[in-house]
Amino acid sequence: MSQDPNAFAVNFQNASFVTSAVKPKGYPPADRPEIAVIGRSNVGKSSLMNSLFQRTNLVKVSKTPGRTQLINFFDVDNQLSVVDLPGYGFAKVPQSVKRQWRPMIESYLTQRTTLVACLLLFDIRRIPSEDDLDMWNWLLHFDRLTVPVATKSDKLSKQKRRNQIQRIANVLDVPAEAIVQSSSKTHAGRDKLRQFMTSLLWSESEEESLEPENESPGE
Ligand SMILES: Nc1nc2c(ncn2[C@@H]2O[C@H](COP(=O)(O)OP(=O)(O)OP(=O)(O)O)[C@@H](O)[C@H]2O)c(=O)[nH]1
Ligand SMILES: [Mg+2]
Repeated sequence: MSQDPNAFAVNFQNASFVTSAVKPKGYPPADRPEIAVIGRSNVGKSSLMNSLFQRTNLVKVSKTPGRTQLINFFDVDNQLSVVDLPGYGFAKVPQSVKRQWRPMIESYLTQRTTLVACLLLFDIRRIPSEDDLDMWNWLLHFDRLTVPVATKSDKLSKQKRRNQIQRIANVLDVPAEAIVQSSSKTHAGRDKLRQFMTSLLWSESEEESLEPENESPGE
């Protein structure tokens, strides 16, 4: 089916904070495709979003891991929703926060009907942790379309980057090319991720245009 790709142009700079939530009743209306940014604490989720939106501090970045403790929803150009999820795997987060974390993330990832894709972030300098692998397998198990992203690529030389990407790919059991290298400092990977996110609008629209035929096959 041929579609005009320009019909799906998204201005990523036109991004704004919508709301924070813990439980489904606090989520904003499920009226547009949503992409969740997931990963361990300090991996660079909030920074990646600022890079995508070309904003310095729309999404709060912190040197203290575990700073993002709610599900934060952002609107992009009235077309997409991007969600900053609290990071996992940081030992110093208070017990009360940890207890709240699991049900908060699980209900979001299992119940959010408009969630069309996840970006799962890995620090390019580390081998994925057990928590990372649990999350990866869990997303696959629930059939969530997930793109692995290796963050902080500016911290390594080109050769080391290549080696690390291969090691991460081996652990995830995906081809190295499936991993997007990104840096919120150099903005590496930004165009690729924007293209991917925009393409989701395209497939959504194809689904919508197919719906009437599917619903009434006899006509
Ligand atoms: N050099 C470099 N530093 C980065 C990059 N991305 C993030 N950082 C730094 O890593 C730290 C954590 O970044 P955040 O974006 O707050 O990480 P987060 O995943 O949102 O962390 P939580 O909200 O605690 O889960 C900050 O000091 C950032 O400046 C990157 O691409 N390159
Ligand atoms: Mg954050």
